[in-house]
Amino acid sequence: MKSTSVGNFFVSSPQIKKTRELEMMTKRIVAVLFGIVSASCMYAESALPLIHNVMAYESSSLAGDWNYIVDVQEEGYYDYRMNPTRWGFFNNAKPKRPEDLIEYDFDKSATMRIPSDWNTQDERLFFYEGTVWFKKSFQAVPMQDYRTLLYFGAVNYDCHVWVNGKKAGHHVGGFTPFNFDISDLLREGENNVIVKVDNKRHREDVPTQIFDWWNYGGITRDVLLVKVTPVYLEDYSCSLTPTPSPKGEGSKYRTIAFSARLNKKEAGHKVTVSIPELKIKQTFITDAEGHVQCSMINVQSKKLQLWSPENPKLYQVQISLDASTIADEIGFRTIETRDKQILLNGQPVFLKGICLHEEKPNGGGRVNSTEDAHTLLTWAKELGCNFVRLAHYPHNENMVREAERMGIMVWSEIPCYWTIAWKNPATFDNARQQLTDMIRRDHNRANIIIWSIANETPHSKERDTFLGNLAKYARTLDNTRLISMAMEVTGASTYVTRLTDNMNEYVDVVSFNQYVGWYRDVNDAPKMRWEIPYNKPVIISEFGGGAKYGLHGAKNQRWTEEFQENLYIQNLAMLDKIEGLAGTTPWILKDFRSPRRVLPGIQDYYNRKGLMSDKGEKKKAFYVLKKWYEGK
Ligand code: GCB
Repeated sequence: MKSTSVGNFFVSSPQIKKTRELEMMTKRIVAVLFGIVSASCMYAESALPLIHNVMAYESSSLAGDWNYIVDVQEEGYYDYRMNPTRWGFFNNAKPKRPEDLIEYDFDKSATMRIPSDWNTQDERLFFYEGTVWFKKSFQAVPMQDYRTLLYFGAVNYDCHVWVNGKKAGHHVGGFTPFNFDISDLLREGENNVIVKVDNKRHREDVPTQIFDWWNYGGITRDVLLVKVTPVYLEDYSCSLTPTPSPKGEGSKYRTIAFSARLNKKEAGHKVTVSIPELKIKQTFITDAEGHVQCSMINVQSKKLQLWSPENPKLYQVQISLDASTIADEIGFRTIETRDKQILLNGQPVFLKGICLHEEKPNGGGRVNSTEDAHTLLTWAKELGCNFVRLAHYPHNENMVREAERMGIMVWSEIPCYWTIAWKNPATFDNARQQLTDMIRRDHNRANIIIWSIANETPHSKERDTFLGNLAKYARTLDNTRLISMAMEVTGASTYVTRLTDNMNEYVDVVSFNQYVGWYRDVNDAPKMRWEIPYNKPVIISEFGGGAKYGLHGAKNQRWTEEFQENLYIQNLAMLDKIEGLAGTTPWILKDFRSPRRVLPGIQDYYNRKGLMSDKGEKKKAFYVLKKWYEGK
């Protein structure tokens, strides 16, 4: 990520106070301030459409120490009749006279590192689900001809944001990014951003009230002040069109489809895409909608290296809008299905995968850095994986980008998990927004091959309507990838397991979770028969069982490494008999925190189905799966 040059943009106050030169510079720049502040004082309650590839813009990070106040009864937001109060904490008020009564003070409150989850930062908050307020001060040095977006990588779950006491916006959903234009709320010199974060669970939320992972609260991903021109590239897409027929002229060329959208509906802007290594440079003019409609760029097939796990080739791509340019690294590949096969770049591929939660490699807590992503993905590669299922919500962008660089394909999912409030229109809108932002953030990542819209949802008409509409909608946003969801199996008789799910008609890949050996007897594995009556590729999106690292015993003794090892041996033999199996993502790379897993001495609030302990120690079953993948 680019760091801003101090002085021409925003930096947090401790830094700017350091040098006299900076102060001088600040004064000079402030001199131009007054001509530029827009007269408009409107501020959006809801977020603007997400800016794509935020990492390419000049930005200033607000990472660091933020003051926080734990607010169990939301005193800072409601009065004693539970009506929103205008005296709320967002005012960051200070007593002006000796007799003034103000019962909070951010500056005297403790600090916490952001980004992070509060559960692992303050031991009093380990189990806490409720409201915490955060405050950060920073210096603003506004500039001519630019706007400022306040960007959050993710905040779990519900958050309200104020800048200098004025509302910047509200956002719901714990794993997707969002941004507000705060230009009109800024002032020269010291500014503050105050965020009220609430991670209480509700039945109508996405995810719903119960789920099998830790409900880490807080500002869990990067917070950035992003410098943009008033008209900027809100989104663009650059991807390879499907494989040409092997015969004829067509095969000498491949086609890259390019499209773009501005944040404003303005015609006549010049958008240039260039890929120097491929000698591509083309300019397009936006239409009245501010769009560059999908345009085709031909490139000689022999010059184009395709992205694959063996050769995760990324091209430097520059996209210019009028006089400003941003850079991206883009890989080109195709992903399709043919009957029961998945084809990467036209060739059948077996997805050797593993599921992952977004937790630190060493112990619990949310993960956000590239280094931690690298560690987790290196373990996946050691296991022999070419694929990861990022369960059960969109993971941070560093994770996806690092996987792309390392040649690891990705399944990315929204948290429509278990029993969502299918009949509630607001729940649908929420899920749809999370799907939109997941796709908006990552649709130029070559390694993402599957968008997953759900996990283990109970069959019903309402659920089919809800998820069917989500699947159709996902295709309107992105028709270059496969759609799937982790389904549940239904038994036809004791040893015949059938997969019948109406959602079959909406997905490209039929995926299901099964737990023979854990939630049913492992000795059933050799007797099982699978009926999957669809001519589509099949992924077993979960199987596995728990073991405590270092606990040894007989193979029928639950929680021992030997039990888990045997479970894997039996399951893998069973999987080999499934017709059309195109891949698997066993549950899960490493142990992860879950409030559902309370058995003392064994679970201690960890789901122990990891092939590695929560600290990354390998269990015996790791080697069983590794060996199986070596043979695939
Ligand atoms: C599942 C869920 C996953 C759970 C897992 C388990 O089917 O999809 O989120 O953690 O089972 O351990 O039971």
